[in-house]
Amino acid sequence: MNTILVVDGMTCSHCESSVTKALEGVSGVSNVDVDLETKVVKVEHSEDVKKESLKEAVEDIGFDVSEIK
Ligand SMILES: [Cu+2]
Repeated sequence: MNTILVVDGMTCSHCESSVTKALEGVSGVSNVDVDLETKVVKVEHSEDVKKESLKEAVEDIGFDVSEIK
């Protein structure tokens, strides 16, 4: 399964790796791909992962999720 998150507040490669690590820390996530310019984060995960828990993982480290697809 794929979920697309639009994450606001990422400005540099450090932010990018923080978001990547936070999402990879969610059990069932297999791949994370961040595009800093478009703020689009593609998350590959198993079916049991709830989109809401991905959003929470990102918000827990201080970034805003403006869209979930
Ligand atoms: Cu940064």
